[in-house]
Amino acid sequence: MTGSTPTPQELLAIAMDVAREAADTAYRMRAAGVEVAATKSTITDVVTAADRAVERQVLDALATIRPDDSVLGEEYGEEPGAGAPGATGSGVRWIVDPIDGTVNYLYGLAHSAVSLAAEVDGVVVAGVVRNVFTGEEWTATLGGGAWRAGQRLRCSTETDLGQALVATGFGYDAARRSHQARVVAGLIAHVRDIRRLGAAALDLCLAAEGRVDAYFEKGLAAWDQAAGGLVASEAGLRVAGLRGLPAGPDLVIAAPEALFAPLHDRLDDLDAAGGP
Ligand code: LIP
Repeated sequence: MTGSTPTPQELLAIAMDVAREAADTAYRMRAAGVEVAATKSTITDVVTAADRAVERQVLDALATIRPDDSVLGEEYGEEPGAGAPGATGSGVRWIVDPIDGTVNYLYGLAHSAVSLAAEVDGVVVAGVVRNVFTGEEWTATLGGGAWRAGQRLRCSTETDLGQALVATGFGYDAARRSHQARVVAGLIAHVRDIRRLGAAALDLCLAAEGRVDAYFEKGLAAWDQAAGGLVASEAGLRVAGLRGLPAGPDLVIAAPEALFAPLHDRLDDLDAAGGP
């Protein structure tokens, strides 16, 4: 790579290679048997040895390929680039969730993924989400569209919220789950049905290709939504928060334009970004 900032396509090529090897490691470790290594925010917020091993593998690979880049990961946090302390580095930051859907992974439910995004000067420009179990892979570059299996992805064309299949998720804190359940209880009579699949990155990718019509969740970290969010927006979904805010920890809503406002307004009325 030259000194100049790589193109989104060049960053995507790196992300795909690194994510594929990471997913292979996660798959092999699952087959060998995994168990809870530790818990984090609550007793149900688990981490396995595979989460750590896969993230370490991604960090090592990126440090070899692009030593000056920084990395933000779910398990090891912010890792600065190799540049001199305080140096601005390359302007590229990678955002990695080594196993999104860790509880699914622990239980052997085939809905977990390696999620890896590249950010340039604070803007996500490339992302890949690879299902550890099925090998399905979603990719996107900013302005370059969203893709799976060589097909350009287009989101749902549903215009009636009452006909919409909506995916969502719940946090690890019991009080938050109770609040989120009240939101779902208030929404469920106004949509076709709800799906709780258990991995935000994959849920956003399923919404990107219309396998669900829309998705929302409170409490997501950057690593849960960076790559999947780009896939979703490049497939035509509006990805945002409430009342003009960007998608973030308070709330992520991903919906086709026609569904965004009605879903947004219902979620706003139900205080979906509120609670614990
Ligand atoms: C998970 C998210 C999911 C959410 C879970 C958890 P993790 O991430 O992908 O959408 O509902 O509570 O946050 O912990 O498996 O990386």
